[in-house]
Amino acid sequence: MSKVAWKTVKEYEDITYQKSGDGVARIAFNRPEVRNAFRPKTVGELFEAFLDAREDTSIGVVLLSGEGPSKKDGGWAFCSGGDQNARGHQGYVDDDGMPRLNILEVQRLIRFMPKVVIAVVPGWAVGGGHSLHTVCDLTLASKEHAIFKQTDADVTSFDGGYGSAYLAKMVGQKRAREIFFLGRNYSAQDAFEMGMVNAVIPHDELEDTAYDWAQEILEKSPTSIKMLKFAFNATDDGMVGQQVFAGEATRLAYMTDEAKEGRNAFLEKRKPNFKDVKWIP
Ligand code: S0N
Repeated sequence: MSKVAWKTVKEYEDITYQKSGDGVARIAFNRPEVRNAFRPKTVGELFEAFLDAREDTSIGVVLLSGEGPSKKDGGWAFCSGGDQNARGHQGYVDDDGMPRLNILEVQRLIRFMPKVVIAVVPGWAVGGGHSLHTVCDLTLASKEHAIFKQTDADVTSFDGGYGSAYLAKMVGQKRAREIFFLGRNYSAQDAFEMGMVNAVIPHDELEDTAYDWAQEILEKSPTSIKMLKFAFNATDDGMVGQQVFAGEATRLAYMTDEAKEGRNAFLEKRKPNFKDVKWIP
């Protein structure tokens, strides 16, 4: 039983979406019978929930988890990647018959949202599910049930972006290639020792611990956390990373008297007077 009185934000079919009321959002896959595999509907719901969490100024940390256990066999999962039943010749086929690859849009939302996203891994993190934990800012894993595994090369898919290249930055090239080329199972402890998990937590304490980590983060300066996240990202995100970081720097510049003078001068149709602004070294 969770110590948090989570409140449901909206009822979905494939995910649960809750808020704590004190700064934390919790989004969880809710298809435990297929190890929380995602189909296009799941991804659409995920995108909507993440967007809501991003826009909600009271939210500073988002937990991404998987509901469970499976009623069929008691198995736990974070996410087992793309639902192979929904996979057509050109992507994962939606109810409207359109083949989609939109999980990458969710990855980008996680990556670029100015809030901390914690992967809370209660069981299997496999394929596209492994990639999702990789792209999250932090990962907490169940000591007893978490298993990390990359099956992309078994089912002819390949996450050539954050799922692999960014993973290699995290665990090193040799380890990342091993994870993808051999597709072995790794325990929470293995994953911790490799550097892709922040902490291994007894299963019964996992969710509450994730909430506690979120509360610790929420005590920090939101501007610092946001700028640090974008600074960590920038070195791997090329011009887009620079753009995101610089956008936030522009926002900080807008808050200065200097910026007010620039705006006011334009609106008053006069030359700006920046003479009083100090060239601070
Ligand atoms: C997760 C595994 C290892 C669990 O094994 P376990 O515990 O033995 O359970 P099972 O009996 O195998 O599974 C229980 C039931 O769940 C079903 N199921 C499990 N995973 C899936 C799945 N991914 N899709 C559909 N069904 C799934 C099982 O069939 C079983 O059902 P029943 O009881 O009816 O038999 C093991 O299950 C496993 O290996 N699963 C498959 C993992 C996998 O290969 N996932 C896909 C990997 N690829 C991706 O995720 C695509 C990535 C991606 O999305 C992407 C990447 C880059 C660019 C674009 C994209 C994009 O497509 O958007």
